[in-house]
Amino acid sequence: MTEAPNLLQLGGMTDLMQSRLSEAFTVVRLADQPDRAAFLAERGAEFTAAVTDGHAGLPADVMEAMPNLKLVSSFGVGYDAIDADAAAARGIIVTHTPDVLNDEVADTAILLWMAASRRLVAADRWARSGAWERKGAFPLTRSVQKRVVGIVGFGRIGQTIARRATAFDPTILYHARSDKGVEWEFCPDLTDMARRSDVLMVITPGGAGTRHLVSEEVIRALGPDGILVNVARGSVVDEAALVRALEDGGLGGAGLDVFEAEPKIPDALKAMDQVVLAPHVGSASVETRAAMANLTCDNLFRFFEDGSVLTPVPECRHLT
Ligand code: 8YV
Repeated sequence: MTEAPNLLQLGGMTDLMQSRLSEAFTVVRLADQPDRAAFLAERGAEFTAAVTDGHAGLPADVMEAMPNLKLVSSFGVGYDAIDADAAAARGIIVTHTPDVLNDEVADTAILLWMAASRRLVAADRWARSGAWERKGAFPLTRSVQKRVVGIVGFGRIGQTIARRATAFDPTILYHARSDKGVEWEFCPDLTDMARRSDVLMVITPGGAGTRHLVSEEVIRALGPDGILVNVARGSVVDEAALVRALEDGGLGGAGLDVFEAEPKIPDALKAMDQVVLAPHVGSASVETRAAMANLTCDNLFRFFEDGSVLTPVPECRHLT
């Protein structure tokens, strides 16, 4: 690289990304621009690359205002906040960070399942508040052993969850668009799978195609003893229906890492003892975020070196 190309930054950046990228690029933060529309109109053409994350994505007006955009490197595996088909149609390559977070997100799913089943957070409150001394033993909880585990979405992370779950002697079912030809049972009908499951683990990509896939019918099929775990996107679950089912006992409990209007969480959920909440931290360990940050940077570096990238999203593979 002879001179530092401009890089438009949408969303946050880790310190590691900041230091690696600022050595090679002139990084301009969109969030720092007082008049975003005026900035894009005036300077949009100066950028051939953008760096973003799963939350900020790439809004349509930003993509349109960048006629010379060639690469969008996103920090995260989910890219539902980027219109990858529109990008591909313009010859823009979108990259993401698959694989490096499979284990972490799968761990988070298992953690939320165990915490919801064994009511860990409510038990912690019981211990801290002195309720143990005042009221005696904490109520019995439900075991995670020998359960029917239904996994919604059976890509890389879904299959990692299945392998992790085998430690608890479960029956594993999965729902996906197609039969993966694996050792576990494929369930083409999600409501039917929910009816058979003790826990439903949601790990399918977000976006219009999966919006409210976990509907009121699916939630109620899971039933009064069932537990819903969502480490995918809030949009995949009908959150209002989830709140209703938890309130009236139609669903037993939930472990939720993602929500429909992040960072807002419905107050009703916050008040429930049978729910364990996390602020979208599925991949948020020091080690995994470093691996994601490096892959996000490596995609950019590679592109500016020889025009190729390491991990394009499927819609853009033909461009590389
Ligand atoms: C991150 C995620 O929170 O990878 C994803 O799709 O949801 C998370 O790992 C996010 O992308 C970081 O902004």
